[in-house]
Amino acid sequence: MHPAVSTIRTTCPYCGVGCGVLASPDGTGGLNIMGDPAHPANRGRLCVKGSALGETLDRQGRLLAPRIHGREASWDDALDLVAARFAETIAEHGPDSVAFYVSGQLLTEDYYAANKLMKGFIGSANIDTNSRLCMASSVAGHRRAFGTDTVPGLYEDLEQADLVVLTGSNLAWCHPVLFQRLVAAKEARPEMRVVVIDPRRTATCDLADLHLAIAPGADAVLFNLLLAAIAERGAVNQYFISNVNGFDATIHAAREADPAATGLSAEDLERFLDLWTGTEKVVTVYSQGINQSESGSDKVNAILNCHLATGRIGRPGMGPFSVTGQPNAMGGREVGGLANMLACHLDIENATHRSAVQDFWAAPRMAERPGLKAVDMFRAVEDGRIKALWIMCTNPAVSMPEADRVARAIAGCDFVVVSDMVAETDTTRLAHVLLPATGWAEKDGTVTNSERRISRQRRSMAPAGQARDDWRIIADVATRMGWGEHFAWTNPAQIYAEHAALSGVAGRLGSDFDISSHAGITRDAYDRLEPFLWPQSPRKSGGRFFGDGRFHHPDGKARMIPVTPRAPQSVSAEHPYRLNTGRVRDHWHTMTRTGISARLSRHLAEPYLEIHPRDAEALGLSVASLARVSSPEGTAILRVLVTDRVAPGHPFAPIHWTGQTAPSGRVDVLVPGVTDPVSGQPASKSAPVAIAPFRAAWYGYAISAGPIIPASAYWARAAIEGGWQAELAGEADPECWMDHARALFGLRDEPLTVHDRAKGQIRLAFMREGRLQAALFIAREPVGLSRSHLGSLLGGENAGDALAGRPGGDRPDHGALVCACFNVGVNLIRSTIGAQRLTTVDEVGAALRAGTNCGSCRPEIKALLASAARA
Ligand SMILES: Nc1nc2c(c(=O)[nH]1)N[C@H]1C(S)=C(S)[C@@H](COP(=O)(O)OP(=O)(O)OC[C@H]3O[C@@H](n4cnc5c(=O)[nH]c(N)nc54)[C@H](O)[C@@H]3O)O[C@H]1N2
Ligand SMILES: Nc1nc2c(c(=O)[nH]1)N[C@H]1C(S)=C(S)[C@@H](COP(=O)(O)OP(=O)(O)OC[C@H]3O[C@@H](n4cnc5c(=O)[nH]c(N)nc54)[C@H](O)[C@@H]3O)O[C@H]1N2
Ligand code: SF4
Ligand SMILES: [Mo]
Repeated sequence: MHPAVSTIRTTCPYCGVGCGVLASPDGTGGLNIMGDPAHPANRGRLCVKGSALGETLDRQGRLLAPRIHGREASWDDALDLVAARFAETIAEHGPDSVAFYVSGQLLTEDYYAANKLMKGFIGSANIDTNSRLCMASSVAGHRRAFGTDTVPGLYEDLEQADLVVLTGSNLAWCHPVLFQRLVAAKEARPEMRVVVIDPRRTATCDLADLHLAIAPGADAVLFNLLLAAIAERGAVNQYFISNVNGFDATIHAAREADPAATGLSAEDLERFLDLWTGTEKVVTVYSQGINQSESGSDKVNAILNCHLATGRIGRPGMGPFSVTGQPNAMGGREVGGLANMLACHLDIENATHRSAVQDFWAAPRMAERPGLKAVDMFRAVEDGRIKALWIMCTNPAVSMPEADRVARAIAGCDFVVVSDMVAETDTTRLAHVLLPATGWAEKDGTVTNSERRISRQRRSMAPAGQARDDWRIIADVATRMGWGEHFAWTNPAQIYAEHAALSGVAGRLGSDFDISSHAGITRDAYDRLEPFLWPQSPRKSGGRFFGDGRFHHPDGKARMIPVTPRAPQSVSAEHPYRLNTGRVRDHWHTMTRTGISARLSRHLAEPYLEIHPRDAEALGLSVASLARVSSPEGTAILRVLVTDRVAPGHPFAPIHWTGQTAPSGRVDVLVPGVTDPVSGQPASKSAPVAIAPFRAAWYGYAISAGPIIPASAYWARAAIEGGWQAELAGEADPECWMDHARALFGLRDEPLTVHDRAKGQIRLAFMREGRLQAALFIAREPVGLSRSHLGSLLGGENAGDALAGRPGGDRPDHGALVCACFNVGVNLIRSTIGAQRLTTVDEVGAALRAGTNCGSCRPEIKALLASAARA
């Protein structure tokens, strides 16, 4: 297929792989989406979330106009109010009485504007970002080791390596296109080895030659053991370490490591040490299983130490590789969006750096010390030190640890502004002023992916309603605060050019981030900008860092950091389980966008708890029942998924559900605000919790063509084709099921009802003009009906089918969705594997098309093949 003439080349707004996207108008107001074959990150591939972008553009639910105290207002009134309240607060209580909490999903231009306003004009560094929850430990680790926050390598290093180690990374689900590149590389060179280190057996493990189910939190022990082995087995690169400080002390600390603490067998451990020490071309990829820990920075440095000792860094096929989560996590770090950073990778605690930036900005009042990091920032909101707060492009009432406490803190703040593209989120609910931001297809600017590649996001649709770009909103407020001439941009190209010019100043001060070749960029050239790797300066353009042994510390050397491993917060008799949290394949964070797509909601439509069979038995938790999970911070109710993918004592729950989709499924209400003392990053992967059965008096399942408004103790709502579904449960029966159902669906009609008193089952169906409008199924046990079949009855004429609740003979139940691209369910794959005696993923693809597009589901198909082979 050839892209249409009107096709826009842009970039996916989800993960840090940063895939190029071709968007072309579909003629009905939407967009057709394809992978951009010319983009170096993905060469035409997209994962299922990227492919489904066209399904998430619906304007329903968008915030279309500013609101003040819930009432629609003009832009002028809203901006005047924001500027006045911030100015008054600063005048009365000083610059540190206000704060911005921003996001790695802002574009670089937006981010630059926010950082400039706070650090140079308001004169405080109280700007922090959700990257604190995400990349802060990597940033701290990089800065300690290299002197700057530099990702040394490139994606192609994963393809060129002979050994790829993935630790704390579920790459198959979280960076699917990069994972597919790795899969292809391993297929082409089967001698390549892949090791996955994760307490959980994830989809990523299907590619692994070796899966190390490490004891939670023990990565620093493992990498210390590796460093000691590197020293003992003569794998140290003597030439390279003449450029590295701290070698002896670091080796000394590493030799203390106790293999037993890893929880790994001596054999597995030995195999890992052999592979790593014996392979020159090794890449160690790491992500949130490393970063989100109370000793995340030390874990990062334990990994970097091994690459520094061996000199395996910054050369083809070698290096540590921190994969970034958000589309512009890197851009945010470049502009200095973290409270302890300055623009262009400069250091806020360095007076020379501060005055250089101040001069460049002609800034009246530079921040002189680091500001509050996310967890501390919300504590300062709670105790009234922060009196005015502006949240942009993030949903902290859901995603912060101690989420209930954070929500209460925001609710109690004197003045809260939220910029979002969506009207109803758990955070927008708490705002005094709501500012409508343009969404992905409407925005124009740049993002930087995990390998330092800067790509354009280009506008392909008109803004929804009165939505405005984030940079413009920030500049409008800055102007009203009296700094108009410094924020007088009329388009993002001007901001980009300013940032590039500032990076030249930074480069001369020794910063790695220098794109000063673009300082004079014209709007035209900006619009035509091809994806490129930074730096781009007269001194260096693109490529890798550190292969030459030159680093950014004042003496030009790297530092190895001695690491004494610390165990995660210990569990107790009251909270004996350690809860791990993370992501699912088809949803993005708090689901404000992916939740709109029925296709993306079919893979996993409900919050759940993966728990080991032994724990489930001990707790009396049966399959598909509900569990009440509690910590000192809060309580959640989650669907029980019994599986030996997780280890006993270490259950897992995904992070995506919210007050809009499943209020009792918000896992961050359980996570304590425990942070890494170096990076301030919360330990989101190890909350001590207690688990008990949720004693449901009834379970329910509902479908409706219209909205569903549940009120029961447990509910989880998801989009389905042509409407909505909800899983429900309650602790006591309502007085009248008919009234309950009417309230649930907002309908007044008389439903058709089947009541099986012996079984305790009740079924109610609402018909409108002969077609099924809504139905509710109640049982004393978890409702064991085919969801996909019932969903397919909506709008149909056969109420009897619905009330019978079983698939018609002509419509077999395809089961839970595996391949979201071609709509292939688990039952169909299982039966086809059996009937056609299929043995490979490609054969399944040939038979059903499953797995042949984005490839995200190939690990699951492989698992189904394996279980069929075992049966
Ligand atoms: N589908 C999807 N993709 C996404 C996102 C999304 O929301 N949905 N979000 C994006 C963002 S912002 C981010 S930051 C990335 C995150 O990408 P990842 O970090 O890959 O994802 P997570 O699921 O958070 O966690 C990764 C793994 O760490 C493991 N882990 C937990 N504790 C430990 C430990 O002590 N040691 C080790 N070695 N592993 C441990 C978990 O079991 C989990 O499998 O994903 C990005 N991509
Ligand atoms: N327990 C636990 N907690 C975690 C994690 C974990 O692994 N475990 N992971 C953490 C990590 S790594 C991350 S990155 C965070 C993510 O957490 P959040 O950042 O809170 O999650 P999102 O849903 O991505 O929130 C983005 C918000 O911005 C809005 N938005 C989208 N585009 C735009 C735009 O262009 N402009 C504006 N103004 N708004 C926009 C969306 O509608 C949405 O409300 O969660 C963190 N929390
Ligand atoms: S891997 Fe998927 S989510 Fe990530 S950038 Fe590419 S298409 Fe988007
Ligand atoms: Mo993230």
